[in-house]
Amino acid sequence: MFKAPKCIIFDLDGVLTETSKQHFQAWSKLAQKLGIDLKPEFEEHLKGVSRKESLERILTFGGVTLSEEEKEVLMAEKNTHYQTLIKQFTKDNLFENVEDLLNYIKSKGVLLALGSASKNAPSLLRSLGIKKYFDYIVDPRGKASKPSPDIFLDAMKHFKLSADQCIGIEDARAGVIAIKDAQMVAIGIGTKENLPEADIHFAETKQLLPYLKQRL
Ligand code: B16
Ligand code: MG
Repeated sequence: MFKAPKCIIFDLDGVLTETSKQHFQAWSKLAQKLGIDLKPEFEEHLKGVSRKESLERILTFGGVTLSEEEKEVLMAEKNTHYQTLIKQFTKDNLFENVEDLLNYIKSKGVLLALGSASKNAPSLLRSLGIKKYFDYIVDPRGKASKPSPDIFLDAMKHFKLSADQCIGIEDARAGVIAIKDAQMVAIGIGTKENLPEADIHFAETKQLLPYLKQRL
């Protein structure tokens, strides 16, 4: 199943750091304004999906219909709130071992790409102090939201590689489905129950380093 890859494509939220609480907090506040009460379980439905798709899911859940203009205003409002919530992020917000993991992968000459759905990813990587490790950051603008494979295929094409030379790492089911649709090996950060489509599972990102040390 595992063939040494030429490129590893990392998701950001839930794999390198945790921002889903902040996304959810910002969405919950916005939903309240619309009279929609989001239960904590809803957070899971928003993981890995784009800003637009997140709003659509909330509106569908609340039975609220809005114009495209109104949606744009709300998305901008949510994003401003989200950005204030992640303003204080530093290296300390990285999951355990992440910098060692990225260093190790680079030392083996494997290309590193970021395949996040977040338009805030470049600035967040800068705050986390790990932007320098990435050879390519996929720009999610204009690409279909995960579970579409667009984001992962973009990284593959950028490096002129084939799918069997790439591995994707994701924590969200939508992201794992996107990787599999791109015909790549998918490493899931989660359980077999949460991420049934992933080829390999780890409960936490920190387990990746010892695994890759045996194989790269
Ligand atoms: P933004 P990932 C995703 O990040 C988040 O999991 C998801 O909750 C969010 O809606 C999406 O990014 C878009 O984020 O509003 O910052 O563009 O898991 O793909 O790294
Ligand atoms: Mg994620």
